[in-house]
Amino acid sequence: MHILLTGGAGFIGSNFVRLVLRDRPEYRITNLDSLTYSGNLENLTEFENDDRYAFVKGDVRDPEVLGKVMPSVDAVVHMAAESHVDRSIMDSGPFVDTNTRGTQVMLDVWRRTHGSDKRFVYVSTDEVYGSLPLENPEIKFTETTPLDPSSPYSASKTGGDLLVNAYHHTFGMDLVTTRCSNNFGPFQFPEKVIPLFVTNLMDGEQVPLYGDGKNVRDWLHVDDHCEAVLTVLERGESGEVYNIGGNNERSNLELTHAILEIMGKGDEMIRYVEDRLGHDRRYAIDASKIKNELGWSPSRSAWPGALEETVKWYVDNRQWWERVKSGAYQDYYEKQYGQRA
Ligand code: NAD
Ligand code: TDX
Repeated sequence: MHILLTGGAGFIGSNFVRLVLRDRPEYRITNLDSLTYSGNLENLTEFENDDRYAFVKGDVRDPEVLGKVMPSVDAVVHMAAESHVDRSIMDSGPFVDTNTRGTQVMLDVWRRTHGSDKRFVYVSTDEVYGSLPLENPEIKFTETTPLDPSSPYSASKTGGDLLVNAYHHTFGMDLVTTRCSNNFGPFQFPEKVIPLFVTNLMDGEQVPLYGDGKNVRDWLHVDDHCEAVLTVLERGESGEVYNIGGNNERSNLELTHAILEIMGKGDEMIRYVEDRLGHDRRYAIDASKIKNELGWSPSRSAWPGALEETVKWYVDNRQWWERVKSGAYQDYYEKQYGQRA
């Protein structure tokens, strides 16, 4: 199978390339990425001379480039996105443009190229369901939970999600959607909480914990997510949605204490800061559908071992994140948002 992957130079995309080319040596991947601040080809240097891998610098909103790459592939995994909630609060424009309109352009060109024959997986997020209360820990998101996004980021991802549903219904296209919880692992951009906190601590800086620190996220190792996306690509039912999660809920305070402990630091390194606007209280995924119907369950997310390994990766790869945390990223950020990060 020859896969067109969008957003492959980012965190999840680069781990997807690694996992697929390892576990499916007969597959090929063409990675289309416009290389925004979070796209980094350094994440994929090991594949530069691999015949099974090709990189195309291009934008998912550009029908011309899509018209050139889509005819020769068998399937799409669409995960290019503006992905950070705090940025969407500062400026939602690029989010709607890439996450919603970009998905519409992808779907249109895919339909024009292949009709309704070939598979297209849309990598959505659990954030499309909105927020759960802390008071009822037994309630989790299922695939039939109403969509109720509450940040500009999640609203823009929901736009893509609804278009996928509509294109399947209207044109009978072979479309499948995944909705995953928070990922952790190597190559994550250090604006997201785990790499931000680890790299701050390595530099002797405090970690900025939002609000009361009681917000809950369901943490899944990125390799488990990538394996689930591959499973859905290969065996998912057309038109279906699959939740993906680790059954691994932690409050931000618990997560912070776990990181501090692994790094041998104390509570004085926590700086409580003003809460994120509209901060979703709790995400929790019921992933029984993908488990029961497709036989997927997480195998690499066990806590605290998986977190320890991830912390170690950032400790061992200072060069990678130092470059990412400064330089090109800061320039892009300033151009886009009018200030340094
Ligand atoms: P990321 O920000 O690390 O990577 C996004 C990639 O998309 C980058 O390489 C960027 O250059 C590329 N990109 C952005 N706009 C583009 C455009 N217009 N055209 C082409 N390429 C473009 O994000 P990530 O954390 O790897 O997330 C990947 C996907 O997974 C996103 O769709 C996100 O919504 C979804 N997701 C992420 C998580 C998580 O915890 N990180 C959880 C669930 C779902
Ligand atoms: O400095 C921080 N301090 C803090 O307390 C940051 C950056 C975050 N937080 C909190 C906010 C959240 O409750 O940590 C939690 C996780 O924050 P993020 O890493 O920004 O992730 P989140 O907002 O939960 O969204 C992530 O998971 C779902 C991804 O960024 C999305 O792309 C994905 O769809």
